[in-house]
Amino acid sequence: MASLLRIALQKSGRLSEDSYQLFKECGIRFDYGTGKLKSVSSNFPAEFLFLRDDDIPGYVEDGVADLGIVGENVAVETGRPVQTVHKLGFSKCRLSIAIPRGVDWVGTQDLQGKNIATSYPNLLGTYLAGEGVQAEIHEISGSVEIAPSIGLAEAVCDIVSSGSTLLSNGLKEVETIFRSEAILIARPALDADKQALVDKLLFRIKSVQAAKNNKYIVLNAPNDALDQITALLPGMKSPTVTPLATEGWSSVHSVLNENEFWENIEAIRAAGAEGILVIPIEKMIY
Ligand code: PRT
Ligand code: ZN
Repeated sequence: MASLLRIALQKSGRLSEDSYQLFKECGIRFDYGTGKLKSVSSNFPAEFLFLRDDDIPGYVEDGVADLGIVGENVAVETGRPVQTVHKLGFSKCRLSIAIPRGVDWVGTQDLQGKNIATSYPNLLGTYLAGEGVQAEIHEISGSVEIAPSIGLAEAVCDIVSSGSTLLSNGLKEVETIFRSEAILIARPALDADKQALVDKLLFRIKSVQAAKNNKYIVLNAPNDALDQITALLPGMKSPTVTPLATEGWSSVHSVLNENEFWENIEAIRAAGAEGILVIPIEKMIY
């Protein structure tokens, strides 16, 4: 029987929509959001399982699933021996220590002997041990941010994204102990057929990510500035340069990375480029 990759995704939560979107952009179709617990793709040898995120590393370790998408925070906290295959760039957040706004903070040593509420006892324990701080860790499974106001703890260690939850609970973020994003995890030692499917999937994911991180750029350049402008636009191999109908001008086509986009655009304009068009790329195959 042909191999079928089993992929565990969060059923409903902050990872769900982006995970589904990623597979969609990879051209992999499956039913999602219908309340079903699993769904077989109609055009890729994969079956999707919809689970609570905390259970995903365990299912991947046990081989119930071959792959899974979880937050790095959950993967590390559960401590399951799974492989991180690829970082996915969404659901970015941080695990931070926060204390009541009116309390002074000098440094991590201030936590010595204190009670800290968290859903991440392992990550917090490792951090405190590394800092040589002894504190009482109170593990609670939700609403960590209310712990100081109800007298349960003097500090919290919780996931922060915009910071507004801390703010509205009268807390201030004083130390970030872990940075997280969604990751693709895999069961170690997959058989050759499944590994080939993982490689195929990874190739598509990287193409989708590369496209998101780059823009297609078309511009008009005076011929005497071509050397300077093309040096700023190396593209995938080299830019395409074609003559314009107007004497002394060329059209330059290339690809520009999002990270250096604005700096390069300014330099390109300063070199004499005109009529610059910037176009999103759907897929980028190296
Ligand atoms: O039901 P299930 O167990 O599957 O889901 P869950 O409720 O445990 O997890 P979920 O869906 O809330 O989060 C899934 C993953 O998303 C987390 O493990 C993180 O990797 C990531 N993530 C990204 C976040 C946040 N951003 C986030 N802001 N997870 C939680 N939060 C919470 C945080 O706990 C706090 O209560 O949002 C609040 C803080 O947000 P800000 O924007 O106010 O700072
Ligand atoms: Zn969860």
